[in-house]
Amino acid sequence: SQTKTPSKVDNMFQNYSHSEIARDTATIKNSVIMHLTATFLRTPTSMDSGHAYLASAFSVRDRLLQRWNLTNEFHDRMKAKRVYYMSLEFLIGRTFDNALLALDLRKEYGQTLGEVGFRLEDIIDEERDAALGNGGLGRLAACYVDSMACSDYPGWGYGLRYKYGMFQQQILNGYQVEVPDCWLDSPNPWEFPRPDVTYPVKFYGHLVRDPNNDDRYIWESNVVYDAMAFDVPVPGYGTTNVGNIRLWSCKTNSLFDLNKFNSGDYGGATGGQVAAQILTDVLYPNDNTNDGKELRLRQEYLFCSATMQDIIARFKKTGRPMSELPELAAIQLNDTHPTLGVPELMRILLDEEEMSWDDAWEVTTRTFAFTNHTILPEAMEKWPVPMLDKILPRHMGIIYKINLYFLQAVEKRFPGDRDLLRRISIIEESNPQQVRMAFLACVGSHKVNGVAAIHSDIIKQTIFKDFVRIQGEDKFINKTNGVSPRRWMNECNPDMSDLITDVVGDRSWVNDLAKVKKLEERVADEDFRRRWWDAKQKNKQRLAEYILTTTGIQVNPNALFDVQVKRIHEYKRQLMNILSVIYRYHCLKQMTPEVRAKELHRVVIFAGKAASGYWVAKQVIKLINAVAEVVNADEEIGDVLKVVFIPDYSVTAAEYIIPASDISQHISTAGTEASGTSNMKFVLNGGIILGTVDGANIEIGEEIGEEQIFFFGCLAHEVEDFRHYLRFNQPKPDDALQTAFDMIQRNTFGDGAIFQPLIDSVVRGGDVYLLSVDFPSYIQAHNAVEDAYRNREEWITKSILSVARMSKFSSDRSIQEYAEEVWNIEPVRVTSCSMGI
Ligand code: B1H
Repeated sequence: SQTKTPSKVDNMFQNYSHSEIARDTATIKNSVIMHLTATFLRTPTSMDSGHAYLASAFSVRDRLLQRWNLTNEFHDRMKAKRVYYMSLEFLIGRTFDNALLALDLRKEYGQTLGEVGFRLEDIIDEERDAALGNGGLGRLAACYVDSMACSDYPGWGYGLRYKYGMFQQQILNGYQVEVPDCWLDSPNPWEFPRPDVTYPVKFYGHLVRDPNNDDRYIWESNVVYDAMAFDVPVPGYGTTNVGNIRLWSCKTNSLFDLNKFNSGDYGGATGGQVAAQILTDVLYPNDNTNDGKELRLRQEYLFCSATMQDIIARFKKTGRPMSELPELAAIQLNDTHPTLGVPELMRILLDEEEMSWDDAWEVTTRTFAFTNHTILPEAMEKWPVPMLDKILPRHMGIIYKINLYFLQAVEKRFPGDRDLLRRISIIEESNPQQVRMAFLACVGSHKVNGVAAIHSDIIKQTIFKDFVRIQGEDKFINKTNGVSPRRWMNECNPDMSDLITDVVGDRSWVNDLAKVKKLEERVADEDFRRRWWDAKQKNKQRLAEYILTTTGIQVNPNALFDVQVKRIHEYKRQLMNILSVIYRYHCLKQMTPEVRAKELHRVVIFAGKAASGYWVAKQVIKLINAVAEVVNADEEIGDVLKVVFIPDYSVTAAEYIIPASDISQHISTAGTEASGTSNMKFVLNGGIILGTVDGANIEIGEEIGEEQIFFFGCLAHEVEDFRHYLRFNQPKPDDALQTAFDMIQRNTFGDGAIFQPLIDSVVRGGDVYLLSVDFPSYIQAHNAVEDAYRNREEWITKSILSVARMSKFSSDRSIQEYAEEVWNIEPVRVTSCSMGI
């Protein structure tokens, strides 16, 4: 096709980029109606709220597109170094409200929608979550791309466009039932298909050696899939900069076999399409667990290959030699899931760019950095060598060679230490042999980081201990996680945000969270304290309505809201929580009605999904619902205790739940929760933590002061000794824990036998997560919380001081640290005038 002359393009672009986003409601209304009629074939009289949402969203998207183009053209021209955040998960949630706030168009769209008879809140509610992630790891990726956009860093996320995201959870008879998340069934305004950005990705096949070049192979295979790009814009708040998440989808067209079709083999003709589509069909619903399925390995490779090809294609447009890739690109591996990017870049540099091994390895290690998110053994990615060898023969060869050179260098420095070589080898000498992806990621990167101070220390003392000795202390650093103040305060908590804005003087704290410090000056201001309390009460009222519509349970917004919402996992100890609820129920039943009436009223709220194959976690959900059913129906108990399991926890559900908590629980066995990020969100929204000395709880305590947080339980360094003891000795449940077990076994909550495996995991299974050890201090901590909550004035003080001291936990701070210490990139402020044309 014909291209225009450069001068004409520049002229056009100049006019285009200088045109400011129209904010007048007449123009907005026109664009909404244009989409309503021309994109969706409706008229203002025949539109429902679904179409009102789509038409408004498409009209906002037009505005975003304009900035998206400007941003990327600008970064290209500036030859800015870019960071690429590679993640198999992006838990984005909704975008409409987020975009309206970022573009400062919320009022205008509210008014426009009002004129055609809709409330903005109802229209916002029409949007489905983009749930392309499991939990903290996926949401962190979304917050990080948000922060890059808001802080003007040239950064892109790369991921997969799953046709089915995180499954929807229904509760039937108390059990979790998984329903497919068909989020793409209705039009998705927040993605731009890019059929022109498509790369072939090879699998299987065989290798032919290049007779003239020892480092080079030709990889021949007829199993070739196409990965096609979809771009998801990420609006920066208060800046022209728009970030991008590029998601790959397996394209099927080229796999249609016309020969088979013509010969009448219709099934065979589309067989390839079906096989290809499966690759990006579904997100693996595991959090902190590695499934080890071959399909997942193929997903990972499709992702890595398309991403590396795209990054290199963009780099090549600069005309610079491949050796300079690290000057223009930094790639962050979000856990080990994208680690095949390392051998894939090596393959491209060796086989296609014909670089020498040493030069290619230098470029690769200077480009990649790696974040570890967990040390749970069941989460460690390992791939059987025979499987990798079959699917990716060239990569297996490259991994062997990476390992060989690495071990040779170690042998040179530590001669004769065979046990050291066995421990650090990328290939585990098991049967079959396995590739340890964490070691490959570590060896292939110039920096390795954990996600909270304690976690970064632990990985240096455990999985990477030998690597610290070999590769030096400086390579292993900490980057404490953070959360986006845009979504996790400004968007989800409008009343508290308005209060903060009043105190700060403007809304600039949204991009500069250090400014919330000013709240401390107002901690004694009576009027301010009242408004603070009222904002929380309003959020609790809003959650009470949400609970009523999602569960049918009526809760009293004046009760203490005690919340534990996160993936269901044994290490997160929802079981310990529900056992303490059972014990509380027992105590309440022992009281006279007069004494009971004086007890603090409490609503215990749970939410979270269990991985489909995680049986124990699913039993925990059943137990919570069984307890809820009995307690909530007990007329003697009434409002003194309510237990709620909110189904289908999601980013959007979190936006209702988090601002409404008085107390939230982060009670993992010490040393098991790498960081946690919801803990940060809860405190940022004025809630208080009841938690163990684990993950980011520790740093939150340091920042806000120990009076503002309720710690309990054993410490990380004590865990091994307790576990060792419990391997050889029966645990000794205290009276409270024993009482809870007894009540279950006496069928208080239906057939106790179905919960016996949960009890056995404590009393017979070695109590790996130390429930019996921590239970007494846990109950004590609950009592301390109760006493504190009864003193309302003290509670308000704690809440205000906490929020005022949370600035460290903005993801803007995390991203700035990565930018300076890992990626070596600088902000580039996009302005329409600075285009230089
Ligand atoms: C976290 C995972 C995870 N750590 C494997 N590891 C997965 C591991 O699909 N898989 O195979 C998926 C997810 N997720 C979480 O990361 C940590 O548990 C949290 O403590 C942490 O806050 C979060 C973000 O760093």
